[in-house]
Amino acid sequence: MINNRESLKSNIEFYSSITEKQILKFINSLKNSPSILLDSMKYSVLGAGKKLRPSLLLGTYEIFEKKNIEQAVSFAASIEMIHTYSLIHDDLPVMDNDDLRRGKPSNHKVYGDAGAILAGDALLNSAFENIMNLLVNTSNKNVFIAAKILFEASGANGMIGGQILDMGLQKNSNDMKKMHSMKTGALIKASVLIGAYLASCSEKNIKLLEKYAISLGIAFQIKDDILDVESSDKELGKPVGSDKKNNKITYVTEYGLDKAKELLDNHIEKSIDFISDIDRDTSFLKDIALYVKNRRD
Ligand code: GRG
Repeated sequence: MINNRESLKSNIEFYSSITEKQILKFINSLKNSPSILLDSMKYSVLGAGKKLRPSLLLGTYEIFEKKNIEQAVSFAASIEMIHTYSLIHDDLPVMDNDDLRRGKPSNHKVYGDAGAILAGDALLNSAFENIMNLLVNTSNKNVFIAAKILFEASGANGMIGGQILDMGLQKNSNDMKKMHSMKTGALIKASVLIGAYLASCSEKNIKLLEKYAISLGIAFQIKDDILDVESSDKELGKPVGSDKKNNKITYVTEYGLDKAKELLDNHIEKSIDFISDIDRDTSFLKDIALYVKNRRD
């Protein structure tokens, strides 16, 4: 890793910082927008959040390419804006109705329901505009492929499709797995694949990375379900017990806490195994997998 970034923490801090700078630069470029909208967008997207998706994207990129990280940073900023819009909308009274997010009042508790809906919409559009700024200046096919991956993963076939399944349409564990692979898994997989395509990674390595990301996405969700019953509002930065309140089918309700923990371990191990066959230093992605397993928020 470059810039003396030896620990996982220092890498995540570095990736968070360059991603947030790009987001702020983009939001500040929206000169015609009412400041209340920009404030609402900044309130949710800056200064908090684990920045897992930008870290996966940029960490994957740097495994294969050390130069020209700027394009990858734009994608990291866009994926974080999309992720944040989804959290703002998910917290609304008509969805999960949660008052706490990233350790502070949810967006709608500060800006009202309409303000939160519009801040989410504006973050989604900003993500697209930010990528369009790259596309108009490149003929590199991999940048177009990366854009397609991002837009598909966040759309009806990915995160939004998963969210509607989560609104009372899941009846059993198969429905639950499909819902999670779309709602949570799609953006996690997209983060890794975008980093890989932008770094012109080989097809063989892309396949291994894809398998890593699918297992990691499942593990991330299992851990989320475990934290929802085992953590506290303070530690988690969002309300625990939200799944129970909303009568959600989760890995914990389906399998029980012990089995859910066993499944978490299995998926983390699997994810690490897949990338062991890559002929590069993949320690960052291995460390991220262990971080997902042990995270407290
Ligand atoms: C509203 C279209 C739309 C989609 C919402 C992601 C999502 C879809 C809803 C969030 C609900 C939820 C708790 C999902 C479980 C997994 C998840 C995505 C948790 C939040 O991601 P983190 O932990 O959040 O990476 P931070 O705040 O650290 O970025």
